[in-house]
Order: sequence, then C-alpha cells, then structure tokens
Amino acid sequence: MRTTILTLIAFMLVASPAFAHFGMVIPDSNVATQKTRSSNLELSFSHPFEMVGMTLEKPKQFFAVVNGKKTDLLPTLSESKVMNEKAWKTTFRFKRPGVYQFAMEPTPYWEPEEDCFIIHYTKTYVAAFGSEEDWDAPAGLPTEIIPLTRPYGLYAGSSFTGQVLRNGNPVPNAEVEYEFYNKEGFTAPTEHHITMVTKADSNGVFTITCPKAGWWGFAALTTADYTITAPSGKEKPVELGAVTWIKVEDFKK
Ligand SMILES: [Cu+2]
Repeated sequence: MRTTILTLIAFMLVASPAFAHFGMVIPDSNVATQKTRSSNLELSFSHPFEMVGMTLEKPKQFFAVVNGKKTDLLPTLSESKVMNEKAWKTTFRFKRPGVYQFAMEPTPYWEPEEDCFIIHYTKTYVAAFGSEEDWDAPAGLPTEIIPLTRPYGLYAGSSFTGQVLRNGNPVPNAEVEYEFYNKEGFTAPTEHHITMVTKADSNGVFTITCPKAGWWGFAALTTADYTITAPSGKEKPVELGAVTWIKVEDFKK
C-alpha cells in the first residue's frame, strides 16, 4: 500500500512538469512611446502556467524585423534566469516607428520524456510610436503564425485569429496549444485548464479567446520532415512549434 502511494507520488512528480512547454519571448511592454523608448526582453523555455522553467541554451538566432528589415540581436543577449532556469535577456531601444517583431530560433532541445527534439520558433510584437504598419507581415521563420487580428492593443476577452504557416504554406487542421503566463499564481480548476488546445481549419486559420489580462502564448505544433541524432545515436523526430505571444489588457479608469 505504502509503496503504491509512494510510486504514485513519484509518478506525479515526474508527470507534473510534462504539461506543455513554450518558447517565450516576453517584452516588459508591447507598446513603445516617446516616454518609454526601450523595452527589456526575456527569452526562455518554460511551462508558463505552472511557472516551471526549463533550460534555454543560447539561441541559434534572435532578431528584430521591422519594415522588412532584419536586425541581428544575438550579440546583445546576456544570460539570466527565468523561473529559476537558464534564460536570456536584452534591452532594445526603438529609434523609429514600426511594428517590431522579435523572433527567436532556439537550438534543438532533446526531450527524453517525449522521445523527440523540440524547436519552438518564437516571436512577439512591440508597436513603436503609434505604428499600424505591417503587423501581418511574416517574420520569415520556417514555421510561424501570421496574425489576422492586430496582435497588440487588445482587451482581455478579445479573440485572436491567426493563420499557421510552414514554409510559407497554410497548415490545415494544425493543432494549437495555448497557455496563460501565470505570473500571479492562479490555480487551474482542472489539469485541462493548464494547456488548452484548439484546431485550425482547412486553411490553417484558428481563433482563440483570451479571457484574462496578461500574456498569452499560442503554439502551433507540427512534426519536421527531418530527424536529429539523439544522445543515444538514434535518429529522432523533431517537434516544430510556431509560437506567438500577445498581451491583452483590462479596461482602465
Ligand atoms: Cu518541459
């Protein structure tokens, strides 16, 4: 009896961090104004609702795209901690108006529990100095979500519609996992409320409603058409994530 309970507890300890992980690129604000001309960005690989961190090795790429121009920000990253695990940070100073996309390509993450590698191409948006330009432009990632809803200036309770692309083509029936960045420590009513799931239609288009003010992450998951050699020497599949983070806000008085 005791052994059974201990086994069960051990299983739960192992199993509990198995909820979805998300690449995360989170700025301290998704709007830059003349008053706040810069933004601090945090890059991590985490379980955002449970606030459990994982290790993010130095990304392969990290860049800003605005008005079709790409700026390499990899050299500006310095190591930091998010949720007690290795993460990265930088400060970006906005010089001209535009909708800036910040995009990260992490190094492949070997996940023994899922017997696969994970690569989450992760991006977010900062609108600088009132810009409304090109918020639906691709960042140029191998897989990404193209917003059909402007991805900033949203209220809590708004819905967000996006299209999942892979190599520039829509991904029919793509599975999209989504989670809330649970900084205030809310408790999920059931385990199903930690990671929620929706499916895209035949054009790769999905809609998700964000019921609470804060950051929401959407991860459209597909399997790569290539494999990577695992530490065991065996070839293993690669989960690709097209991850987008948006912020929704409460009304203010
Ligand atoms: Cu994980």
